[in-house]
Amino acid sequence: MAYNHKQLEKKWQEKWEKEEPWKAEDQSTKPKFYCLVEFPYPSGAGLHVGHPRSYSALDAVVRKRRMEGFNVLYPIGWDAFGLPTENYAIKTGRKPQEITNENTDTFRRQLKALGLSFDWSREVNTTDPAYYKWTQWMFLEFFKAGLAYKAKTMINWCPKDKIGLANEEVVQGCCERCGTTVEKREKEQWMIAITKYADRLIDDLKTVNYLPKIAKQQEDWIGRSEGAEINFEIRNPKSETNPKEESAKKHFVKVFTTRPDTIDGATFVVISPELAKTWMDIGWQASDEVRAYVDSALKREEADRTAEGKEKTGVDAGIKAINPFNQEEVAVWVADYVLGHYGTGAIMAVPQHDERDREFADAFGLPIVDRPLIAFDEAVAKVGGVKTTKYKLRDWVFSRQRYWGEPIPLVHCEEHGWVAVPESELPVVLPPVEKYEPTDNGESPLAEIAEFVNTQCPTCGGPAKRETDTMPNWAGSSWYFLRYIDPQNDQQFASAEKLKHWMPIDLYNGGMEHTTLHLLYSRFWNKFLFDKGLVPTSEPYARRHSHGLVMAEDGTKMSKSKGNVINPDEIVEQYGADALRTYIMFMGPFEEPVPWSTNGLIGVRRFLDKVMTMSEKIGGGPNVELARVMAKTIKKIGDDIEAMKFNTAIAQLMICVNAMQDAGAVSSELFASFLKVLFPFAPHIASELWEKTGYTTLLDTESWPTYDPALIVDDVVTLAVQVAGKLRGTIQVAPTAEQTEVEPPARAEENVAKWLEGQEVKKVVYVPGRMINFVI
Ligand code: ANZ
Repeated sequence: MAYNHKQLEKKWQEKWEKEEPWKAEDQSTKPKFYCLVEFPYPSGAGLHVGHPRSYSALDAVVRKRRMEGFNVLYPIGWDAFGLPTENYAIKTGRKPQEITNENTDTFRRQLKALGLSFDWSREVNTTDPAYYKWTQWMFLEFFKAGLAYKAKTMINWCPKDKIGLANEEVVQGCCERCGTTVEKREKEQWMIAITKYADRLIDDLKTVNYLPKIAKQQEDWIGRSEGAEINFEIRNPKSETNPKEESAKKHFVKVFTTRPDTIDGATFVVISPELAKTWMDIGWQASDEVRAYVDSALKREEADRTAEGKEKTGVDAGIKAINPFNQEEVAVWVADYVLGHYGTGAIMAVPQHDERDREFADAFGLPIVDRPLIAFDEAVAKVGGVKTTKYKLRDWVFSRQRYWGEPIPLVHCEEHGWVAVPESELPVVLPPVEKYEPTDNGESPLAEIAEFVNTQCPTCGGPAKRETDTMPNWAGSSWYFLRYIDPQNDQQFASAEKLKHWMPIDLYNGGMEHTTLHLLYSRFWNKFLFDKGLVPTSEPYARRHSHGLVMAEDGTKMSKSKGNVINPDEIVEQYGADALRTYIMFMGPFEEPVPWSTNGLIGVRRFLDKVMTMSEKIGGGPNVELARVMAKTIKKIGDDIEAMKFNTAIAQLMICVNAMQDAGAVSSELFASFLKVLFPFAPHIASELWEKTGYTTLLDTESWPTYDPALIVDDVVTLAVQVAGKLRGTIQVAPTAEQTEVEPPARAEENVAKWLEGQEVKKVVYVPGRMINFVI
C-alpha cells in the first residue's frame, strides 16, 4: 500500500524546522565536520534535478556524521549575481534584486521540501551588500598587494551578451552562455595575477585529497612547462627590424622550447602573427604578402589556428637567423600555429622531433635533418640560453561591463591614479538605475549615472571618478565558504577563532565543469588570504569530489528548449522527497552522468512503500540469519557512504528489506538498526517508522549502529586448538584469519586457558582453517 508522502513529509519537515537539529555549533567538544556543496545560482527556472543529486548525496554523508558524534556544518546559500537575472531584468523592466529575491524564495522552498539537513541559519547571498562588502574588501587586499592591476588586453567579446569573457568562459570559440561566436576586442580590464600562484596551485595538490581526474585537470589547465629561452641571432637585419637602432647592434629572435636537446635539428624558426605585428609596429619593413597573412591570421580564433589536423598555413618572413648551436643559417617564417601569448611567441622548429613542425616542413618544403640529441643542460649552456618555466594559465580578467555584479571599489583621480575606497565607505552599493542595458560602446550601465561616477579622491579630496566595471560572477563564490562560518559578522568577513575551528572544509562536492574556474579561483583566493594571515589553512578543501550530470531520459542534456527537463517540484508532489532522494542516489555511480528514468523512480517508490510496511513485522525471537544480514548491511552502507558509492549502499538496503520480509518477523533491536541506516537516504519515512516503533528522540541525535564483526564473516570454520599437541578445545574463525586474530580467542577458550595456565608458550604453530597448537 502506498503511504501518504505529502502528509508524512510535511509533518517531519515542520518538526525539523522547529527543533533545528542541524544547527552547527561554533564551540563544541565534538570533532568538527565541514561539508560543502556548491551553492546554486538561483535562476528563474527553479531547482534542476542536478542540484538534488549533489545535495541529497552529501546530505546522506552529513546525517551519518552527526550520528557518529560530529559537530557538522552543512550550509547553503545563493550565488546570485549573474547574467540571466540581469537579462531578465532588462526584458521585464524589473529590478534584479527583486527578481533575485523571488528566485531565492523558490529555491529555498524547493530545497526545504527535499528535507535536506542544511543549517539554514547560515544562509548567505552574494548580492547582499552586507556580503559583497567583504568581496570588495578582499578585492582591495589584492589591489594593495599589487595583484590587481589594469591592463589593456585583447578580450573575448560576446556581441550578443555585450560582455567580456574570460578564456575559461569561451568554449570552442563561442560564448559559454549563449553560444554566439566570440570576437576579439581591445579593452582596459582589471586583472588579478593568479599566475603568481601557479606553482603552488600545482604543487599543493599533493597535500589534498581530490578525485585524480580533478587534480589532473587543474594541473593541465595551469600547464607548467620546464624549458629554456634561446636567442637566435637575426642575420643582417640592418634597420629592418628596428630602423631607429644603430645597425651595429645585433638583433635576436628569442624562442621558447621544452626540448633544447633537439636544437641541432632546428632547421627553421617560426614567429607568431602577433610577434610579427609587434615587429612591424616598431619598423620592420615586411613584404605585402607577410602583411596580408598577419592581418588575416590575427582575425582567426585560436582554437582553429591550433586545431589538430588543420592544414598548416604560413609565409616566409624573408629573414634569416643563425642556429646558435651549429651556426647554420635557417629561414624565419610567420605561421599561425605559433601563438602570440604563449612562451615567447616564437619557436625553433625541429621537424625531426615535433609533429607540428614536421607537417609545416612537409607543406612548405623546408629541410628536415636527423641529428643526435644533446643533453638538456649542455645544450642550454652551449647556446647561452636561460632555463625558464612557462604556464598556460593566464591572469584572471576581473572586470565586466555589466550592472549586476559587485562594483569594483576604486576611484580614479587625475593626480593619484587608482585609489582604493576607504574601508569605512564599503560597501560601494550598486545604485538604482533606470536601464540595465549594456551600452554599445562596451561600458557598464553604471557609467551613465553621473551621481555614481563623480566622487572625490580619497587621497586629496579632489574630483575623481569611480570605476564603473563590476566584478565577474566568480568573485562572490571564491570565498563564500568562509562567510558561512560567521555569516552575521559585520566587523570582519569571519572571526579568526571561528575560522580556526571550521577550516579546512572536510569534503567539498561540485560539478566537474567548475574544475578550472571556480575551484581554481577559490583555491587561489584562499591561498592569498592565507598569505595575508587572514585564514588558517593554505588549502581550503581537504577533499574534493564530483558528481556526474543528470541527463534526460534519452541520454541527451536536459534543456528547456527541448522540453525534457525534469522538475523536482512535480516529482516531490507525485512521489515524495524520499523517493526522489533515494532514486537519484540509486540511479548510478555518483561520479558518472546518468539518464533520468521515471520507471526507475517508480521502482524506488515501490521499495519505499514496502519499507513502510516493515513495522508490522516487528516481533519474534532472535534470528541469527537476519542478524547476519543486518550486520552486513550496516558495514556495507557505512563503507559505501564513505566511498561515495550511494547506489550500492541503497542496493544493500533493498537486500536487507527482502531478508526481513522473508524472515516474516524482525526483532525491534534489528529494526532500529535498519532505520538508522535508512535515515541518511529517506529521512522522512525513517523518522516516521522510528516514532511508530515507540521512540521519542530524533534520529539525528541517535548514534550510528554498530555490528558484531563475527557476524559478517561469510564462512566460519572450526579450528582445533591444541596444547602440546593434544586437542583441548575448538573455536569458530574465518578460514582466512591471520594468526594474530586467531591466537587471542584460542588462548581464551575456557579449557585451553586451563591447560595453558602457568605454562610458558615456546612456540605457536598455526595451520589456517585447521588447527593452532601451543607448544609449551
Ligand atoms: C622545439 C621542440 C622540439 C619542441 C620537440 C617540442 C618538441 P608545451 O609543452 O605545451 O609547453 N612552442 C613554444 N612556444 C609556442 C607557441 N607560442 N605556440 C606554439 N607552440 C609553441 O610546448 C612547448 C613546445 O611547443 C616548445 O618546445 C615549442 O616547440 C612549442 F621535439 O621546441 B618545442
